Amino acid sequence: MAQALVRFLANQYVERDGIEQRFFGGCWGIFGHGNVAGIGQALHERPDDLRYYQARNEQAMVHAATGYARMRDRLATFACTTSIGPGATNLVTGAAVATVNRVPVLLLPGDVFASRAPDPVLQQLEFPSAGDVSVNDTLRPVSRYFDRITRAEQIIPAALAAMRVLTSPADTGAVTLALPQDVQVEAFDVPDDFLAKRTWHIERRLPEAAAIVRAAELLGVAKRPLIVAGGGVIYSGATETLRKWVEATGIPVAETQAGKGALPFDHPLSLGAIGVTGTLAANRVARDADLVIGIGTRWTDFTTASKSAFQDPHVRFVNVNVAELDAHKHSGLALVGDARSTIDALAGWTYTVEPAYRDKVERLAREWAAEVDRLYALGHAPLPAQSEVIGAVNEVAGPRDVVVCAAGSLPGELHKLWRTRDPKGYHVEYGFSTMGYEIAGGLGVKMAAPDRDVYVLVGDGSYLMLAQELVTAVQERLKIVVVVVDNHGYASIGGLSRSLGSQGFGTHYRYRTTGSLGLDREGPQGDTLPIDIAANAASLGAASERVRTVSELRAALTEAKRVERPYVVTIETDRYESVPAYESWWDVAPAEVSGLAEVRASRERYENARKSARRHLRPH
Ligand SMILES: Cc1ncc(C[n+]2csc(CCOP(=O)(O)OP(=O)(O)O)c2C)c(N)n1
Ligand SMILES: [Mg+2]
Repeated sequence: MAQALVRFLANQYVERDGIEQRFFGGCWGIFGHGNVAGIGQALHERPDDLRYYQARNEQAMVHAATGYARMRDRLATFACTTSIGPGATNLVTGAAVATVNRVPVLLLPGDVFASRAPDPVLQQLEFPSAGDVSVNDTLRPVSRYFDRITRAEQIIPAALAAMRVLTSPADTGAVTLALPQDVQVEAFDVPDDFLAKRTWHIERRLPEAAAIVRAAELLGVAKRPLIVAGGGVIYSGATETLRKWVEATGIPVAETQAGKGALPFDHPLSLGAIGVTGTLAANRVARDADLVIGIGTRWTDFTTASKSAFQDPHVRFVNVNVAELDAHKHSGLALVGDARSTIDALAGWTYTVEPAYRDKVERLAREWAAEVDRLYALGHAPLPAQSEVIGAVNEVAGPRDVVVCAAGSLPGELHKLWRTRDPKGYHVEYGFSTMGYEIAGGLGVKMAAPDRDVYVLVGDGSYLMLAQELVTAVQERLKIVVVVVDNHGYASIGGLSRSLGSQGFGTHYRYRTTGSLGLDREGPQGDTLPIDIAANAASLGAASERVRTVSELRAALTEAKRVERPYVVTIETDRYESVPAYESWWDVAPAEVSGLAEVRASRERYENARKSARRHLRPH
C-alpha cells in the first residue's frame, strides 16, 4: 500500500491559468518502527518518484513544508512521514500552523497495528474506553481532512479526498492520512488509473453577478473606502490587478501580516500594516473608513485591533474570499470568489474617491515613510534597538529577497517597518505565531525559491525552541541567512506582562535566585544565563558570528551574501526599546481582582479601552 501511495503522490499535478506543476516537491521524514518498513521502504525503492528529505524534528519538517507551500502560492507542498507515537504527536503544532494559515501540507503519521496483534505495540497509547483511538486522533482538530487507513484498498478514496482538500483554495490546510504500520506493507491490487498522472485544476470562481452589483452600489456611495489586503491577494496572484484597480479608483490599501507585499511599500496608496501592529497611516484611515473591502483576509484579532480599528458608526464591510467562513465575517457583504477574478469584476464599475480623501491618504503615507526612516536610524546606545536591525537587513536585502519570521516582538515591528518590494518578499507566519517556525519555515522558503536570498529574523527565545534544522540546511546545502536578535529572553511577553502589572514575571533568562517572592524583578546584569547562541549555531555546522553594532551587522550581512552556506549572525539589542503602537488596542484582559496595585491600575485602563471594541452586526 505504501508503494502505491508514493507512486500516486509522485503523479499529482495542479494547473492554474494554464500553468501545470507537480504538487509534491518531495517527502520529509524521520523513521521509526511505524514507517521504516512501509513508507520508508517505498521511498527507498523508488527514489526518483518522491525525493526524501531527512529532518531533525517532525514539527520542523511540517514548518518547512508550510514555508514551501506558502512561497509557492499553495500550488505545491511536501508530504511528511513519521513513525507512531512521539513522532506523530510532534506533528500537531505543525499541522495547526498549516491549517490556521490555510496552507496545504500532507501528513502521513504511522499508526498502531490495524490487526491489533502486537498490543500494545511500542509507543502505543492505550485508551481505556475506546479501542479505535490512537495518539493520531490529536491530529483531527488541526486537519482539514483526516483518515485512518485500516485496509489497504481504502487508500484509493482517501488519497483522492486528500488531494481534493489540499488543492481547494477554500478548504486547504493540513491533511492527515494515518497509516497503521501493518497496512503500509500490505499487498493489494492497485488499479492503473489510480497511479496515472492526475491534474487538479484550480478554479478562479466568481461571486454571482447580483452580489457584485450590490457591492458596486455600496462602493458607489462610499466617501472613505479602504481595502484590507490579506494573504488571499498574494496566493491568488492578484497584486497587479489590485494595483491597477486602486490606481483607477484611488482607494487606499492596508495590509495584514499575510497580505503584506500586496502593494510595493512605496506605492502612494499603500498605507502599510493595519491593526494592532499597524502603521499610524493605516490605523487613522481605518478609524474613519465608511466602507471596508477585505480581500482574502480572515479578519484576525490583530487585523481588527480587537474590533476597535473601525470606528465609523455606519461602517460596512465587503468581503472577497474563496472561503464562505471568511466572506461572511463582520456581517459583511459576502463576495465568495477568487481575489483576482473578483477584483476584475469590481473594476468593471467606475468609481473614484474625492481628491481631498486621496490627498489625505497620500500625506499620511508620506508621514509614515518618515517615521520608518527615523526608526531605522535611531542610533540607540549602548545597545542598538531592534528597529535598527530591521533597517540594516532591509537595506542589505535585494528587492526579491525574502524575510521570514513568526513570533516575539519581531513580527509586529516587521509588519510596521519592513519595506516590501515584491509580493513574495515578506513571509511572517502570524496566523499561529509559532516560536520555532522561523528557521524551519525559512528552509522551506529557500527550497521553493532557490534564486532568492532568504533572511530569517528570529528572537533568542524562538531560536532556542527550534534551531536544529540548521543541520538540515547544511545537509541540503541550502543557504539561509539567520539574524538572531538576542535580548536575553521573551522581551515581547515581558513588555506585555509589565503593561498588565505583572512586572515581566517569567520572561528573562535568569539563574533562579533564593528568597524570591515569585516576582521576576530586575536583577544584576550578571544574573543573565550565559547562553552563547553564536557558538551553538557554529556547532550545528553553520557559519556563525556575533556582532555588536549595526555597522558590524551590515558588514556581516554583506559577507553572508558571498558565502554559500547557512550563515547565522547574532546581535544583542536593547530589550526595552521597542517600536510604539500607533493608535491601536489589543484585548488582553488583566485580572479583575489582585493584591497588586499595578494589576488593579491596568484593569482600570483595560475597562476604559475596551469600550472602543465594536460588534459589526449591521445587516445588509
Ligand atoms: C510555541 C510558542 N510558545 C509560546 C508563545 C508565546 N510567546 C509569544 S512571543 C514569546 C517570546 C518570544 O521570545 P523571543 O523569540 O526571544 O522574542 P522577543 O519576545 O524577545 O522579541 C512567547 C513566549 C508562542 N508564540 N509560541
Ligand atoms: Mg528575545
